[in-house]
Amino acid sequence: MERTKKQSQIGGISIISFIVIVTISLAYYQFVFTPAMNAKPEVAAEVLNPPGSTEISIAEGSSQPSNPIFFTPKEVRATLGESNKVIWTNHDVTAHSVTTDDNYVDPTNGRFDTLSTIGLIPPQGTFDFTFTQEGDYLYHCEPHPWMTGKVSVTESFS
Ligand SMILES: [Cu+2]
Repeated sequence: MERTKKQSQIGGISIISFIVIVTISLAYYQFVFTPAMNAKPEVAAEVLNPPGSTEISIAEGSSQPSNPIFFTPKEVRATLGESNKVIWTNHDVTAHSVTTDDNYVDPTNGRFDTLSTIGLIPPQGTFDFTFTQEGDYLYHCEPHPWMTGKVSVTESFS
């Protein structure tokens, strides 16, 4: 009689312990582990929202391979925290894309590609992309692959 009671008490305690352990594990997973996994990298405010920008024009006639210029300037430099927001303005009568050559995905702002956000940039339309890491970013226009350009983003040393 005594023995049976003791056994069922032990059984009760281990079930409670099991439930407590599972609850703690789930809580850890949901409130600590998952948010840490999903957290975006910490980026300085002036990098997320720089005071200046870098302007690139899409030249009229760019849909013709014989055009003398396409993305203008073809290569630009931008500085983190100063001018790392790059703005393309389409001065052509044809729609164009700005598409990464090498599948670049910014950790904060996603894939460097109009086609994964706004699609093609319409005539007179603009597209902006804020690079949050230094690097050289090669890109092209998907419908007109002869249109190529490069954005070089460097750290600020001021
Ligand atoms: Cu194009």
